[in-house]
Amino acid sequence: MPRPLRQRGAWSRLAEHYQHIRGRHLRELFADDPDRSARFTAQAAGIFLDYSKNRVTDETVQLLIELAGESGLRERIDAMFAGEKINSTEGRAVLHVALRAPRGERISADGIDVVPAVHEVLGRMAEFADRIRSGKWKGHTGQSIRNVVNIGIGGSDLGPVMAYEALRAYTDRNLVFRFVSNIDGTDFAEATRDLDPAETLFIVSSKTFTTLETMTNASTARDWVLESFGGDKSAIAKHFVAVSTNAEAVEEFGIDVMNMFGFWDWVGGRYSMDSAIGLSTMIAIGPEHFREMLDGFHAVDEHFRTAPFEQNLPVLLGLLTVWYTDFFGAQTQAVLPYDQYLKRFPAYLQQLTMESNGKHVTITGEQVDYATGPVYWGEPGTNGQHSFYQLIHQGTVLIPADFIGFLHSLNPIGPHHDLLTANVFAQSEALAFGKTAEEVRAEGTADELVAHRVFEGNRPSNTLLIDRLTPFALGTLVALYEHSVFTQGTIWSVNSFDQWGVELGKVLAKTVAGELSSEVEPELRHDSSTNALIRRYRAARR
Ligand code: G6Q
Repeated sequence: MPRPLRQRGAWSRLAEHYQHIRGRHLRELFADDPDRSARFTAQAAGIFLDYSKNRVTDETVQLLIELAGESGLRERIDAMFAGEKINSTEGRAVLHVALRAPRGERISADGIDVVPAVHEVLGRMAEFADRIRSGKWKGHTGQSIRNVVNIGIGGSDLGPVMAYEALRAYTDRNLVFRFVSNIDGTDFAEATRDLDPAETLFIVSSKTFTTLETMTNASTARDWVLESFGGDKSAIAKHFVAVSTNAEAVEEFGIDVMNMFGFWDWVGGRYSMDSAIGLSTMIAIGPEHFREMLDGFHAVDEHFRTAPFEQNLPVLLGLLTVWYTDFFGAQTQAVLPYDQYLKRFPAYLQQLTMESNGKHVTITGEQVDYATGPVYWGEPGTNGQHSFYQLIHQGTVLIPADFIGFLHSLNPIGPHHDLLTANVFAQSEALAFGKTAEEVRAEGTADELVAHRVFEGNRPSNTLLIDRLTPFALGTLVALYEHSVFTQGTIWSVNSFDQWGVELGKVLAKTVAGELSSEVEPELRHDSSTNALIRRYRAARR
């Protein structure tokens, strides 16, 4: 076990070093070090990272790497890949890396090599996906499937939606994909209003098969299908499949377990998009492209596992986040993909990062005395530039940003891509170097406006450049952030793999739901505010 964070030698050295760095401007750091932009770069698995526009020197990076060493990062990476139960509060191994291990590789949980089982499920998924895509799978009335609706929430929704949007260019455009997650009936109603049940397949995606939102939406979907087929229950087998670890509940719902795709308790919800939870993705892009996506994940897994920390992309990104969170007091991290297909990527990352590292106690249960996981947020460029970038440029809080750009567009139309990419480079340049009062004056700005038009600069950012948004590239990008989260969680000594905060929500709403719908006036035992809100709602609905 590493020492508590504040007692690690590198932490104290970083705290002291921060006092020298905090007053230094990126303008100076670049002027004093002409080699900087070449040195502060790293690349792997097709991702090029320029981290030179960060408020760091060689010494900072060295100290952060020492901190990683003292925090036991190497040992913890090895423990994860060895299938040790590093998710100690749930007594589970953490093996999403096994989901993308090539056939023949060995990764064990409880002494059993899990890779063959992973490939067995992938094989069944591929066979099923091909039957849907080729039109061979027929619905109750003999029609082929044209609409696929994934019902799931959280980890059983965000990955599938994000991947579908990100890889839309690779999807079968004859198929319609919808995603229902919210318990708000509007979500289901709008997703299905123009669909024909005879051509619609529902994938009920739920690791536990008990989640209130998903089970409610699934049973609404079952009613919707049954109503259209005069209540004939034999229709269920043709229009529903399940992705779950809970065979009993799947069967009880009425789905044939032959039509169930399993995964394992060592796959956390937010790490599950390349398990059977990715079934909708595989149907959309086809098994070959899905395989390429897994290869992308695997390439970064191998890089993370073997590359020295100095060149290790996820380690560097994770350490920079720790640097800003704990020493500069940054509370948020912006992720700004300059690709419209990545419009759901920030939302996906919010769950990955914030559910993983939004923790206030260490893995052994002590209250932390330092900041942990920052708020991740973002929007695709250039849209954000016309709204919230103002605050990043001229506001009073420090927001480190990740710019994600591509060398080639999947839709190369006229000048669009050069203009898009020009914005990536111009924004990070402006954030880093700003514009001084002298420069503003030299532009002929009236004296009273000079202060308003000054950009302090010294706003840090990373630039990630990737060739083009392929399935492989998407895999690399997601794995990059997964392992960055792992790195951060290791430094902070938190368990990045449990989510008790989510569990609480699952339990709480059940009590209130009973009270809202109860025929007899319920005896309310909440606080006075909650009691009054419940009474007001009941009164309005009487
Ligand atoms: C993810 C979380 C959470 C989970 C959902 C759905 O890491 O545990 O977002 O994925 O609550 O859970 P089920 O898949 O069990 O329905």
